[in-house]
Amino acid sequence: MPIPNGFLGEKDLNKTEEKYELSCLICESCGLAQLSNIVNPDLMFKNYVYIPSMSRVMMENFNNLSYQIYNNFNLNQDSLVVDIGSNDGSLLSFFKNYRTRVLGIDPAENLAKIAELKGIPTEIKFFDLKNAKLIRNKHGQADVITATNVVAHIDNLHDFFKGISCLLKDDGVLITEFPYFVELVRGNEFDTIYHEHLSYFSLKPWLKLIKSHGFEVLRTQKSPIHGGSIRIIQKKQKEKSENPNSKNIVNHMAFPEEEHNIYNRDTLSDFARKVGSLKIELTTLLKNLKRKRKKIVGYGAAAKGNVLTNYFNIGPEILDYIVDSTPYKQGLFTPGKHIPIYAENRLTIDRPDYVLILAWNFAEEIIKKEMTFRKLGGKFIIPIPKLKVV
Ligand code: DWN
Repeated sequence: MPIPNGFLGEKDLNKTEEKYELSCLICESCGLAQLSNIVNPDLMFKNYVYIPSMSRVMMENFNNLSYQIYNNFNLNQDSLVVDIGSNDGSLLSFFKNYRTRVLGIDPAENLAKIAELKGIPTEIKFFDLKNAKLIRNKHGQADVITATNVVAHIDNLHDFFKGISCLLKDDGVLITEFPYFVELVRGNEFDTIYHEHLSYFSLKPWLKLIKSHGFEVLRTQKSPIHGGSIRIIQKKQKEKSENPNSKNIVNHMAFPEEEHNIYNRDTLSDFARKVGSLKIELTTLLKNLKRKRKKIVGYGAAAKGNVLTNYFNIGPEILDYIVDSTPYKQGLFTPGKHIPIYAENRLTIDRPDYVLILAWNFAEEIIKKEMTFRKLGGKFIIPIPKLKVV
């Protein structure tokens, strides 16, 4: 499988394309689902084309998160909010509205420049203990550290947490948000398994990890974002023993992983079987439509879409092109299958018969946005969690 955001320019199409093993294992003692093979993060994150600001739903999620944090933790203009994996500064731009001090940390030089233009100072670094010390000396400790859709990308989680402990004030809070492994299995979301995501967390391994670094849970909440995520608010444990309130929260937390038995081999084999059935169902549908000379395109040049098209062997012989609102992806070709990517307005010009929504996690937002296409008789194919044509 090529790296999921390894989009190619026309001049690269004939060059050899690196492909890497993509196998997801599960630890039978702590329950952490994880990749067997680690691709060099410099290859994947130094120049990054994914930005969250292309989705209104995503930005609303960030707005809600910033509002919740600002009001629950009495921040003021002296407070420092640090966002790890700050990307183009989308989340921190909401904190700027509250006039708190903000700092982004992200290895992508191209995105840091955009964040700086928005007035979001950004340290262009991977986050680890060494860099946490440098950042602490330069900016001081943080009242709040956010890490949304980034903990899954971290190889050395222990060094990451040592960095958090160093950079976060003793009475500060760490807010993490990541796709929830239970939803991945239940929602057949196999295409969110890719080289950028080294870990697929459920509560059991997450709580074991944070406890081993002296953190305790303040609150957890589920979010529908990215196919079903979980937001966890945690803080440094003050006393040696866990705060009874936090213990109480954990004891009363629902552990859907146990309820849905996701560590059980049969559950995971059934998940793999369902992915196999989806491959047959979707490719049969698409081939039948092509036989009827229907024009089919993709919507959302998402990393997950590149996994699906490569794993299901869906190329330009099926999808004429993919439309995407991200300027950095337009004009490029998808990794592996080399499907061309155009701006969204191509839909109204070209008027294909079917749109395969590869960014299925935003299907509702996309369908609402493309009502004209629908009114003119166009149909949407949504592959996940269940294949449907609307
Ligand atoms: O963890 C990660 C998640 C959070 O985002 C990263 N490692 C990589 C990335 O994964 P992804 O590319 O699968 O994310 P999305 O947000 O599901 O990608 C959606 C794609 O669809 C983007 O390229 C933007 C595009 N889009 C669009 O063109 N028009 C999205 C919407 C909502 C639209 O209206």
